[in-house]
Order: sequence, then C-alpha cells, then structure tokens
Amino acid sequence: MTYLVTGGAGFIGANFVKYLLKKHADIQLIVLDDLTYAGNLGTIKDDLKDSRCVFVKGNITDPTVVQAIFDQYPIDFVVNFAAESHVDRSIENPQVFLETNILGTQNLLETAKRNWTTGKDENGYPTYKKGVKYLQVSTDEVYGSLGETGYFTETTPLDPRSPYSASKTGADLIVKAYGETYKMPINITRCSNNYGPYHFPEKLIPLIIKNILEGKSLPVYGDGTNVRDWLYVEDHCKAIDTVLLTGRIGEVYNVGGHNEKKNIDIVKLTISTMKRLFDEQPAYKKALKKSGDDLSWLSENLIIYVKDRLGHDQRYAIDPEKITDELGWYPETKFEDGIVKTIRWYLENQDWVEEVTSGDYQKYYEAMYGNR
Ligand code: NAD
Ligand code: TDX
Repeated sequence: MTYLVTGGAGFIGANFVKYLLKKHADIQLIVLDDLTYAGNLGTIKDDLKDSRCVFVKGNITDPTVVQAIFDQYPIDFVVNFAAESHVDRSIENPQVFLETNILGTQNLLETAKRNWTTGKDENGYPTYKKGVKYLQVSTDEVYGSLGETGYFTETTPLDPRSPYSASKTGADLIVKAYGETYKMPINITRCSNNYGPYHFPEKLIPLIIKNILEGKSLPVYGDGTNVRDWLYVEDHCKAIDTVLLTGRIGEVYNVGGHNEKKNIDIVKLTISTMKRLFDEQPAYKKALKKSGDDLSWLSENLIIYVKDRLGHDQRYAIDPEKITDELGWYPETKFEDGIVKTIRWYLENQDWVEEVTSGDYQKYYEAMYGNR
C-alpha cells in the first residue's frame, strides 16, 4: 500500500509515520509537509533513511504539488494530519487556519478524487480505483464544549467555538460532502487531546515540562478547572491505522482516552512526577537549565493563574464505544504510565526541544504570555 501522509513532520503525523514503518513491512510512505513552525524534519530524519519513506516539502493547498505526488506514486491512502493546530494561535490569526484546514483539505480531496476515479456508475456517481481511502484526522473540538456531565458521540451536533475548531469543522463537512456527493471512500476520526513524544512545546503538557526545566512559572489559564480527555499518541496512531484498514466507508469514529483530567491536576502531576524522576535518577538533572542540587524551588509554587483563553471550552470527553465495538480498538496506555514515558522522553531529548524552539518560539512565548 502507498500512503500519502500530510503533516508527517508534526507531532501526531511523525508518530504515525514511525508507527506505520514499525507495524507494516510492505508499505511506501510519502510524507507531504510544508514545515511550518510546527513541522520539523529532524523529527523524522531516521525514518527518512528507510527506503520505504520519502519526504516532499509543500503546501497541501497547492494543487500542483499534490498532483505531482499522484503523478509519481500510486497513492492508495491519503491520511490528512496537516493543519494549523493551536487554538491560541487561531484566536490571534484565524485566516491561515481557514486556508490550510479547509482549503487544503478540499485540495487533497479534489486531487485524490480526480486521480482515483475510474469511470461512472449507472447513476452518474464516480467509480474509484479499488481499495483507496481518504482519512481526515479531526478533533473532538468540533462538538463544542460539555458541561459537567455527558460525552461526545459521533451523533453529537457539531458546535465549534474557536476559529481553530470552526476550521476543523469546515474541513469535516467538506470531507462528508465528497463522501455523499461523489461517493468518495472517506473516513473521519475525531480524537481527544493527544500527549507523548515530539509534542510541540506550545501545548499544555510539553510547555509545562519545558518551563519546569527552565525554572519558569507555569501558566494555568483561568481557574484551571477546564477538563481535557488525554490520549497517548501511539494509541491514536493505532486507531487511525485500524480505521484506515477496517473502518466502514463513510463513517466517523470518535477516538478517546477515557481519561478526563482538570488542567490544574495535569500541571500538579507533572510537577510531582518530574520531582520524583530527578530523585530516582539524578542524571536527569542534566536537563535542568537551572543549576544546583537543591530542588526545593520545584513545587506547586511555580503555578500562576493567568488570564483565561477567549471562549475557552470547559470540558471535552469522548465516548469511544463505536470504534471499540465495531473495530476492537481501545486506549491501551494508562495515563499514569503514559505521562511518565512522555516526561522521560523530554528529559532524554532536550536536543529536539532546542531544535524546534530555536526559531520564533521565544517571540511567540513573549507575545502569548508576556501580557497574561
Ligand atoms: P502539529 O501542529 O504538531 O503538526 C502539524 C503539521 O502540519 C506540521 O508538521 C506542519 O508543518 C504541517 N502543516 C501545517 N500547515 C501545512 C500546510 N498548509 N501544508 C502542509 N503541511 C502543513 O499538529 P498535531 O498536533 O500533530 O495535529 C495533527 C492533526 O491532528 C491536526 O489535523 C489536528 O487538528 C488533529 N488533532 C490533534 C490533536 C492533538 O491533541 N494534538 C487532537 C485531535 C486532533
Ligand atoms: O499555557 C497553557 N495553559 C493552560 O492552562 C496552555 C498552552 C494551555 N492551557 C489549557 C488550555 C486547555 O484547556 O490547557 C488545556 C490544553 O490546552 P492545549 O494544549 O492548547 O490543547 P487544546 O486547546 O485542548 O487543543 C488540543 O486538543 C485538541 C490540540 O491543540 C488541538 O489540535 C486538538 O484538536
């Protein structure tokens, strides 16, 4: 099978590339990524040494770039991770979210449809090359925000509230439209918050780890009671692989971790886990930017409550019953294990953090947190 994986130099896309190369022997991966601030070729440099994996730098909104890939490779699957993915950035600059997330998705669909079409059926619908599929990686944020109870299911009405989630919803709707209007073989997966290796340190967990290592304060938005449903990234990759290979055409599948946590509890757990790891394995202290053996500063006193995110969704929680019942997928990694694996990874991979934050990260941090 030949996969076009867009956004494969980003957090989840890169983990997916690694997952596929390990899991399936007989595959070819074409990674298309425009290497925005969130994409880093270093993340997949070892994977690109494998002859089964090639990289193309380009924008998913560019018809010429995407057509050239279809001209060169017999693409069977398109898996679209490429997106502007950070809610805070979408509040500051929504336009690029609409361009990449909506128009980029439509360009991928249109190019795939054109190249996969083999003819027409008796009702005028296109017929497609056998076995092909377009999978859109979406988010639970398209469902809006929950109160204290209830879960998002696949039939929950779409009710996005941020420019980011509105753009992801727009993308989902155009994917559904290609599925209905042209009978194109599609799936949509809607996932909760991922965590794990290679997560860009603008998002909560890696930002907290990075700030602790630098002895900086830990910014919690609002009162810290907002709830997210955390899923280990490898479990998400497994879900996407499962839906791609066995999901029913045209269906949406929710992917969740059964793991709701308040932001403030995530921050406190990260502090206590790092403290414990430094005690158990003093060599990890090498990752600290603040020198000295006395770690008494590493405490909940680092937490500061800052101005809330505009339109901050209160709670996300996914009901993953459909993907479990139909396809047998479930979240295998317990949060207690996943968070330790993640923190260890950051402690052991500070080179990566420095590489991805060497560009405009400092400017972003000042602009985002300087006045909060
Ligand atoms: P990310 O920001 O880490 O990576 C996005 C990647 O897309 C980067 O490599 C970037 O260079 C690339 N990209 C951006 N614009 C592009 C363009 N116009 N053309 C080509 N490449 C472009 O994002 P992520 O966290 O890995 O998320 C991947 C996907 O999963 C996104 O679609 C996101 O909406 C969705 N998602 C993420 C989460 C999460 O918790 N991170 C949860 C649910 C869904
Ligand atoms: O500094 C911070 N302080 C803070 O309190 C940051 C960066 C975040 N937060 C809060 C906001 C959220 O309630 O933590 C929670 C998680 O924030 P993010 O890591 O920015 O993730 P979120 O906004 O929930 O969106 C993520 O999950 C769904 C991904 O970024 C999206 O791409 C995905 O669709």
